Amino acid sequence: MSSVYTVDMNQLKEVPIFWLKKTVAKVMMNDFNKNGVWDVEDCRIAAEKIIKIGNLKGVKIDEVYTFYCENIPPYFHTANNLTEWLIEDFNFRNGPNVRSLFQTFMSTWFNVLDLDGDGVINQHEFKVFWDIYDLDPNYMKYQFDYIDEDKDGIISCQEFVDAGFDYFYNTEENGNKFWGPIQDFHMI
Ligand SMILES: [Ca+2]
Ligand SMILES: [Ca+2]
Ligand SMILES: [Ca+2]
Repeated sequence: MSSVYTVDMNQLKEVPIFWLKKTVAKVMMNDFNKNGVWDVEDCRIAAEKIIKIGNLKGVKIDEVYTFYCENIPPYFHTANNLTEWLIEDFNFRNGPNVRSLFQTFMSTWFNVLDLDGDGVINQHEFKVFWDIYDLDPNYMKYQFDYIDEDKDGIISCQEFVDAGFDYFYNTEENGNKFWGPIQDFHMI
């Protein structure tokens, strides 16, 4: 039986293997409707989950929907399978202005996840993030400490942006488990 998480390696020869594996993990954790790609419906489901799990109210709800449901990259609408999605995501990184857009994306996301609005992400808020995506609980503390570069017990906006940038741009293997551990998937 073919899995929706099948990757055609022939079409991904240019893509470094560690980046490929961690990006498949990212897609799998975001693929709430289990169709093999991270799509617009998954973004809406993520918004609904954070509102419910974070017990959010009022303007915070609008902030969440705006963040999750607007300015979505085109391939979230168009990719038909995981291989297509990965090629688009890899190339998107180097598109014009994408670095600065991604910077804005990460800092806006930080503000969304800073549920009490005190300017930092604490362990409780990080657990909400981990729970939204149903990430492996064995790695939650590990990843919190990984992002918390200066080891002051809280995640600053800069630390969060740095970890997101590393995950999206860096192709060398390292310990960043932003979306939990690498997952098994099918290569052809
Ligand atoms: Ca999906
Ligand atoms: Ca906070
Ligand atoms: Ca810190």
